[in-house]
Amino acid sequence: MLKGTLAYIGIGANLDDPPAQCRQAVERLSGVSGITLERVSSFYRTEPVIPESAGRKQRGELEKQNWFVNAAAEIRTVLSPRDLLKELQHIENSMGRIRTIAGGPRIIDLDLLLYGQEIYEEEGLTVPHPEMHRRLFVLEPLCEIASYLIHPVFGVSMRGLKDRLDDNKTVERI
Ligand code: PH2
Ligand code: MG
Ligand code: MG
Repeated sequence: MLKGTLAYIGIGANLDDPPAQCRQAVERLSGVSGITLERVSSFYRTEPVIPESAGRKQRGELEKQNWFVNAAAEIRTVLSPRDLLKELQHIENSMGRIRTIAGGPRIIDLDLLLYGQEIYEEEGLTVPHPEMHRRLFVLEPLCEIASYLIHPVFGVSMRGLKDRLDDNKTVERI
């Protein structure tokens, strides 16, 4: 058996030059010791999704933000989920990510979507990503590289989740 766990990373950006930043993030990810890049999806141009937690005033601001570029990557890693998360945050910070409001514009966003079939609900670490099954901008790229993957909480494949999804936001392959 190959060593390590297959994990899936959601990639997103909507400031400056989103495709270049997504490429840069993939490059940095592949350079981390303990991570092997296995697959990367196409890039997608996606309409912004506004988190349900956003207040009315914030919502107005968030609706005006640029469309995103989103993608998904499959990696094999010997890092623990915590250490993997730290590496993702390190890449975000080193690329100049500044945290403003939740769901707001960003230079780069790297989300840990799935880590093998494991389930974690800890402070700052929720895996599978709690919103992934509701978002076409996550499921569309993920289905391109691993449609057969089973969501460990729902026991449904990525393809199954996507087919059941009621997200009418535009997601188009670039
Ligand atoms: N990320 C968000 C909120 N909304 N919308 C799109 N289209 N793509 C994203 O990556 C995205 C979003 C918070 O992480
Ligand atoms: Mg995100
Ligand atoms: Mg994030």
